[in-house]
Amino acid sequence: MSHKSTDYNFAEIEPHWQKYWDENNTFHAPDASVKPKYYILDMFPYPSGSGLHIGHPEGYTASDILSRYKRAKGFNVLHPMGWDAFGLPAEQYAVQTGTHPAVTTEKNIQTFKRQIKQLGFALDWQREINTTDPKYYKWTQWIFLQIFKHGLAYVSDRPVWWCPALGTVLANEEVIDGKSERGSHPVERRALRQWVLKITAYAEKLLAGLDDVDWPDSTKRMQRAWIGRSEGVEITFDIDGMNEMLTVFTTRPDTLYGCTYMVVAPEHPLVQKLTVASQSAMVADYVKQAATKSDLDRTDLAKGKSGVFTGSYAINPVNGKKVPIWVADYVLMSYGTGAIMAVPAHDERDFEFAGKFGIEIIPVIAPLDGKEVKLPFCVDGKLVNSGKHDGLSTEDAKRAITQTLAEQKRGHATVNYKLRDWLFARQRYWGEPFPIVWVDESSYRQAASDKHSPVGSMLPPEPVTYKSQDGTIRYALPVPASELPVLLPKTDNYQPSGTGESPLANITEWVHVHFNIKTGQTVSAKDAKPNGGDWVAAARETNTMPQWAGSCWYHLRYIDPHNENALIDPKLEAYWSAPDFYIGGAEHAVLHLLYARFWHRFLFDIGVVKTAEPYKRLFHQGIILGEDGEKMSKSRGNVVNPDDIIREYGADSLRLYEMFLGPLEAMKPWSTRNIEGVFRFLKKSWREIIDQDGNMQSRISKDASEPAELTRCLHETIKKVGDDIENLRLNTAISQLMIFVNALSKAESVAYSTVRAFIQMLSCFAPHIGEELWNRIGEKESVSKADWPEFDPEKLVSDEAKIIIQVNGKLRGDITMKKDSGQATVIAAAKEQIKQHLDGKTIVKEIYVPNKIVNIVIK
Ligand code: ANZ
Repeated sequence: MSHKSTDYNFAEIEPHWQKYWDENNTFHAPDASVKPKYYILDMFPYPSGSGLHIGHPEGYTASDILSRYKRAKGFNVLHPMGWDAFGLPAEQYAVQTGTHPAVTTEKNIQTFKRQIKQLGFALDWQREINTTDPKYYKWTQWIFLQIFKHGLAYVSDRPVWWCPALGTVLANEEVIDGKSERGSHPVERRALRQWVLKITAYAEKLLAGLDDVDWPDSTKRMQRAWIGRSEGVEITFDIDGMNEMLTVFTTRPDTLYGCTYMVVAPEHPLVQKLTVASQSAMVADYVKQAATKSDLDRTDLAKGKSGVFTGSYAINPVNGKKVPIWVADYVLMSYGTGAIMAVPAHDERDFEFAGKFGIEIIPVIAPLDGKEVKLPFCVDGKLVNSGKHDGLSTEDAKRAITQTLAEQKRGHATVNYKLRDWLFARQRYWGEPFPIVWVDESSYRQAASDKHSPVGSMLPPEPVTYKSQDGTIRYALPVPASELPVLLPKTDNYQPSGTGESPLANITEWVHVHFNIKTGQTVSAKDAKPNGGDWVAAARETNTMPQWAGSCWYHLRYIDPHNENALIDPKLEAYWSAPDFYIGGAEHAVLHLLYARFWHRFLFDIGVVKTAEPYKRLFHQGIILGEDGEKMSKSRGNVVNPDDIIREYGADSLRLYEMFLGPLEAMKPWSTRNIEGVFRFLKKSWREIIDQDGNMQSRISKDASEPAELTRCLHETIKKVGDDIENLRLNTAISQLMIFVNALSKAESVAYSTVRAFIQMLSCFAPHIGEELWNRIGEKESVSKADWPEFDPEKLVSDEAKIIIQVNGKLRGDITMKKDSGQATVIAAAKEQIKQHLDGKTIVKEIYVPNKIVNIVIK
């Protein structure tokens, strides 16, 4: 062997074993196996230009340890890696430099891959995926096509951030305090044509599914809050002197008698009608201003309330009272009915608003304990000032008032969700093109007339249409599966189109096509129209899909990454799906997980997958902070680069250190100084096993009899490390390995099997040194092929006892003896141990509690 340092030389060992694993495909997960499967999934990285940061190896090391352990426990482990590679930075870089995003992305992937390989993860690289690869996004498009066919996609104008100076739409993260991040130009809300997915149709399923998964409670809570199921009542108010009605949504019908004003959202369709002439200039002005604010700004409790009176009044159905109708932006058009009955005595926002505008406040709920009411009083109580309903509890009053309203045909119980339909379009270049073309009505009818053609069979129950500014209505037709992928066209112009459309709109020879309404084939419009009556004029969809799309289903593609004929082979899906363990940052606790659950559930409903939920067990690793305890960031200059640590200490030390920092789920600061500790531990582990010539120490041998204490420690270690890995308590597992090495250092002779078992455990955490030691003690195959050592429960119990020695009941020392040694032997040894306390004294009595205490009574 060429590499044969005598000392622990990570710089020599690590590349050697990485090459070995690569060349031998050591961690390939075969599809055909009699073993049970175990599928471990990492949230795949976005390959950014700055390379791997120190947070990546935290989750990846944890999942790697679990994967190595599960493999040793007899599972066929699937642990893959890939790239979530569409996204904004590559496009911005392209705009600035003209470098194609595919080039930048490829380069970044190479960097990430090199860095990840340097960390020695047991990954199956034959299953590598890349969301920007047409072979991958063909299937992203295919899923969209199914969603389209099932009537779960539609097109509508939705507000986005628009920057007039840059002539482009901006993503939320490109807008900072109402200015563009680039150039600091003012931005405004502008409605643009968008694709929207009906995730709201899945609200109940997405809620129910949370009951069946093993996820952190906080994450489940956040998902539930995001879906925001809310039970309430819709109540209809007449409008004084007008033949109009206003319907509100409320969760507190019990407070109806306390309603002293109403609010409609600035976008409410009745705003104009409700506004009297004398108020119209003010209202129009207010509506215009509200249009520049985001929903988040408008509903921020900390921001002051604003509004204007319309001049109209509504009539409270329970008591006939006239209440003024206001326009205010704290009411959103997108929730409930876009209008509320305001009850300032019992709602915080209404209380603040009424105070500011001098509106009447009538308490109608009193505390149950009879204490004086302090307003706003926002919890349950009993009704006052509420006519015949006085005295009822909140709960009973909700029921009674809802019933009264229902009898008058003035109200009915209903459920609302905070969840909005998913805005599934970006006006960007670097994303998946939609498999959609736009045609006129007669072309659509022609396509719809043949339900069996590739195009006709993929039409939704109702046509998806869009009415443009000039009044023409366009119809969306699918590009069918046989014509996928719709390739992202090459271009040299990544500049935004200036109209709010994506740069794809600039590529006219791609956009305008002859489209075959049966087969879905396309020919550029600049070429001659092919013969036959099935060819129509069409324009391609120029929006692209958001970055979420590729990460919504990647857990499925790893299972069957090279399948060109199907998203996934049902047999492979049945064996591998779904991931048993999923690890990634808590920043994905809401959106990514919700979107991926939605798509997976949809694929379940249409029979593509057999599990309703994609991720059975979920774990969030904690954020690693900078040495200063602050979030690592370039501007703070507290960023630690994994490459530097690997160069100085090796990947094994980096891995061990990140796991030893503290509980995996905890947020914890980095400390370069402390990395020395785990580095010393690895050097010590090496020295305890390898002699000065670089061979296994002579005190280790197959027939050596080792101290019972060492055997016991080994069995304890096997048990604890196994339990800890199962529960992701990786820091305490490492502590136990350290305890073991201390015990090892005290033993003069050591059984080969003991050292072998230790190396195996160590190799889960520090795989390079693990393989090297394994090799040097004479094992032939990779350590990753060996079965996990068994512990013997009987060996966990020591055959020695620590006996406490007392003199006249006072603790004077202790002694360790073989269990169940005779009384005389123990007492004699104990007396010898503490003889200075007995000198010159008369022993009156000697008491022995077997294996526990010797008490000597003296005079
Ligand atoms: C009267 C009332 C009295 C209300 C009271 C609350 C307390 P959740 O739980 O979020 O569903 N609301 C309804 N639609 C709204 C909209 N589009 N924009 C802003 N606020 C809206 O909350 C429902 C409550 O939020 C509703 O019940 C309504 O105010 C308000 F003591 O109606 B409530």
